[in-house]
Amino acid sequence: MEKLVVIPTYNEKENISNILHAIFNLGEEFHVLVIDDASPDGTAEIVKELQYKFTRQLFIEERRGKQGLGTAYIYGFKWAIANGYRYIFEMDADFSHNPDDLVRLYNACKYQGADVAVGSRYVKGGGVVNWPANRIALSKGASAYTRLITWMPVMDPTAGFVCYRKEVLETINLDEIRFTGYAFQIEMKFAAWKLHFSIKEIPIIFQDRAYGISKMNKGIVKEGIWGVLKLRWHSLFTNYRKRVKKEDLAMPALHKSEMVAEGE
Ligand SMILES: Nc1nc2c(ncn2[C@@H]2O[C@H](COP(=O)(O)OP(=O)(O)OP(=O)(O)O)[C@@H](O)[C@H]2O)c(=O)[nH]1
Ligand SMILES: [Mg+2]
Repeated sequence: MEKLVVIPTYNEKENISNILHAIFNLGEEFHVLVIDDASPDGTAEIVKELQYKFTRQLFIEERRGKQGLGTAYIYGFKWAIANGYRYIFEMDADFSHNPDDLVRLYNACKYQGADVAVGSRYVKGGGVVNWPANRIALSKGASAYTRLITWMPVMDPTAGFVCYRKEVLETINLDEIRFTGYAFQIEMKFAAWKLHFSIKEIPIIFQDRAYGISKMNKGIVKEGIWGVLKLRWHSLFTNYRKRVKKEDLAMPALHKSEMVAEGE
């Protein structure tokens, strides 16, 4: 159980089959978990049909209705941990993220010391293709705003193409991450940074979706603006690190020292 790509879907019938084939054709053993929120267009049925072809690699979890990208990922992360995956990826279904780059993100975590590898549009070598000027402005504005408020040294904090080492997702208390849109992406990186994990940005070329419709809306932007302020507030005046760190329930401190003593 090495690599799991979590793909949240809502009405992606034009993309889902192609993106799954592209991932399974990479020649590396990637598994995929689709989290579908009862897409009315039948996305889940397409995935279930493909499970006959990709029996060992393809999984789907269906939720009752559209609950947002953030909660879909949290659900997927918990599933990944429960199933023992070591490298867990976030990726969109709409081909904005090039499946070939999964391997580069993986290599950054596996061989180059990153705990979190972020597919980044705003570092040297990265970029955006086909996006309308207003979307580029919004995305770059969000990045600049996030850095200004939080001082987090990440050039593309809203990026949704990410590889995490499992230790990162095991350490973060996922129940404390409650944002669902842009703010979710920002908080995952913020939490990893505050918990002293190393974040490496890997340049990627991001493309606008060719098929299907965007789920971007004003609510997501609003949540982002307030969310970043909230994060900063909590990290200044409350113990954000403590809140977002999972308590080590499985192995309390006393138990650990007992084990050391036994080993001596
Ligand atoms: N399960 C689930 N998936 C979602 C939800 N909202 C969006 N998605 C999926 O999340 C991914 C990103 O959504 P997009 O609509 O592409 O959002 P975006 O990339 O910020 O916006 P565009 O750049 O305009 O495409 C896609 O795979 C969507 O199908 C949701 O509420 N639930
Ligand atoms: Mg998209």
